[in-house]
Amino acid sequence: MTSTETSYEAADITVLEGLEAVRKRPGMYIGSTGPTGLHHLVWEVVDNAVDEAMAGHCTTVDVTLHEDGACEVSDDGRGIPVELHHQYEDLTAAEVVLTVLHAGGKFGGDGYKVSGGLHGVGISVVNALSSRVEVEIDRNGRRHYMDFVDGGRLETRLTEIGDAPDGRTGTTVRFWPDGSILDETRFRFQTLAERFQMMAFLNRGLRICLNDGRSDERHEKVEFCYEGGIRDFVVHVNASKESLFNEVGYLEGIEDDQEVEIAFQWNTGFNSDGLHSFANGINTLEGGMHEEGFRSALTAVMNRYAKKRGMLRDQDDNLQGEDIREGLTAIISVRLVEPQFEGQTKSKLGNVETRSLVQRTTNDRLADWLEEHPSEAKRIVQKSINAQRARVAAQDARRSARRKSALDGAGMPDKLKDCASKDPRESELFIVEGDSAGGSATQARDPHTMAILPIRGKILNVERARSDRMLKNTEVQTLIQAIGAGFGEDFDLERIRYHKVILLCDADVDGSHIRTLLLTFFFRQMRALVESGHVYIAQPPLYSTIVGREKVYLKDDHVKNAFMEDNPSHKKEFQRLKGLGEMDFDELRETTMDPVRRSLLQVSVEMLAIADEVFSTLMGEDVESRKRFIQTNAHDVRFLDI
Ligand code: 0RA
Repeated sequence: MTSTETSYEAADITVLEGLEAVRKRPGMYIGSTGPTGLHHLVWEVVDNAVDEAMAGHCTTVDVTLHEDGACEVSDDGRGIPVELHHQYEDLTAAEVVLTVLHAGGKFGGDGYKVSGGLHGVGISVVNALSSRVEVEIDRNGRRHYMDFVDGGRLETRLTEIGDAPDGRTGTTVRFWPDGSILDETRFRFQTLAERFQMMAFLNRGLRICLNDGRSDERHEKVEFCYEGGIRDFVVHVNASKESLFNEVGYLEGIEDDQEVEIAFQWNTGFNSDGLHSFANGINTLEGGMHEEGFRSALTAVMNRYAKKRGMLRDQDDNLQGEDIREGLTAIISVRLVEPQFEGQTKSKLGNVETRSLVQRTTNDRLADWLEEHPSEAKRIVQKSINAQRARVAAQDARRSARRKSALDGAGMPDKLKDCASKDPRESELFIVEGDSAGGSATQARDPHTMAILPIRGKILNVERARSDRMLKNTEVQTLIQAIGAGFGEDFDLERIRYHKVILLCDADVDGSHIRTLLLTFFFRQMRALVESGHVYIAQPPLYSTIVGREKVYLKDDHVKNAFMEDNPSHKKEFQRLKGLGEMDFDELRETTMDPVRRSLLQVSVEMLAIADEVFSTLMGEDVESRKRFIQTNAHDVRFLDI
């Protein structure tokens, strides 16, 4: 045994311990053991090749899915270094890259300026999670080969197996995902193709081919290569849309250790989420600093331009970001040394310095672009102004629709015991004071035509309340909702749900107060309802007395006096009925609700003309005159009854 072999074995043990950790907790390295994790292995290998491309050393990546379950990724980069590694004296650099966690491409001094951020766990992870890995490296004019089995155990050490064809350089990695660790080992063509296309867009000029050699799959070979890079990406996204102009705009900004590229075009559509962003080739679905920088600068630049050109006057409202972004398709791609991925799905870029680069680039370069493209610029501004108008109009419409649905929408308040009939002409709404009276009324009613709405306590003092506060009052909201025709200026008599709105209140002082409040409300907010005679006051009897075995109800003093004249021998007591609660539901039906026997008082316009003064006096701010009014009229309950 040579000394090299001995120390290799020593290195081998520590190396395997590292990979063992990956096999124990694969989720920590590739997210999951499901399809997402499986495809993650491919991204890992392809990212390495793309890194080579970004460093300017690779033009083509060929991916092949083999019949035996292998995925082969072949690139024409520099090839993984084959020399002995400076830290692991007995291992070649290639062996280290495949077996040491995070060795990736970053070792050896000037590795990569910018490297695949999210996936950068290293190709050794792929090795750890594969039952077999074969690597071919063309470098220094020679072809090298090594292979691993069972999650990273080196089976064949790196050896030269011949000349590199035509002196080419490059790396081929073939791996068989380990079915004892992964739930899924079957690659999905579509998943791979979509991502490769995206990668090709983001890496201008890089050719990525996907070949399916599996006999049970029928996929044509696909090849993605875009000389225009993200400009072509924009054309692709806009392909099914009508573009506002042919030109695709392009902006670029470079700083010491970060760079940004932006491509954009507007289409005639109304979509305002056509902004897509990437950081180091990772789709930043949650946005982040690069998007922020672009959005704010875009809004500022467009407003400045529109004002300068007189398309927007000084007194006009500024265009909002969403107005400008309507119909915009834009790709932002940034590359930076230490991307910070944040957010729920780690797809939000957190680097503040990137915001300022993107903002500055957009501010300067977009302003230039607009100057150089006056006809395009004019169209963009015009479209934004149209979007602004549409937005304001939609806002107004929404606002009133929301108000309508909050106050008279389809959903009726729970408190309302609606009638079965949907014909307003035969429908009646009884507004009943108190829950218990509401219960009796519900039992007493004809459910086909009579709806019951119990109103609790004293509703808002409408006269003094400002309308916004008034509308917050739940009793008032319920009322508006039940009647279903809006309120105030929007009140629409055509939409009332009941042709009779009947106030059913106790015959006492509290009852008249509530009745007055309700009438005030109708008078102020639904005047047309009163004017056209839809509002009534139910008149529960004031007295009852027993005649023989029957209870007789007497509506008021007038009727009582007449009764006493007609029945001089009647010696029974007269009961003064104070509240609706004193009647059971049969009594309530017979005396107050039954259309044949009840007596309703229709509220008339003339009453209201007088009432207007009354209401103002009773409800107004003037406490002194209110007191006086109540004192002088307290004896005359009928006056308050109207
Ligand atoms: C380490 C250093 C260098 C390249 C690579 C790794 C490399 C890794 C992979 C994985 C798949 N394809 C790859 N191609 C290259 C830099 C080599 C140099 O400086 O010459």
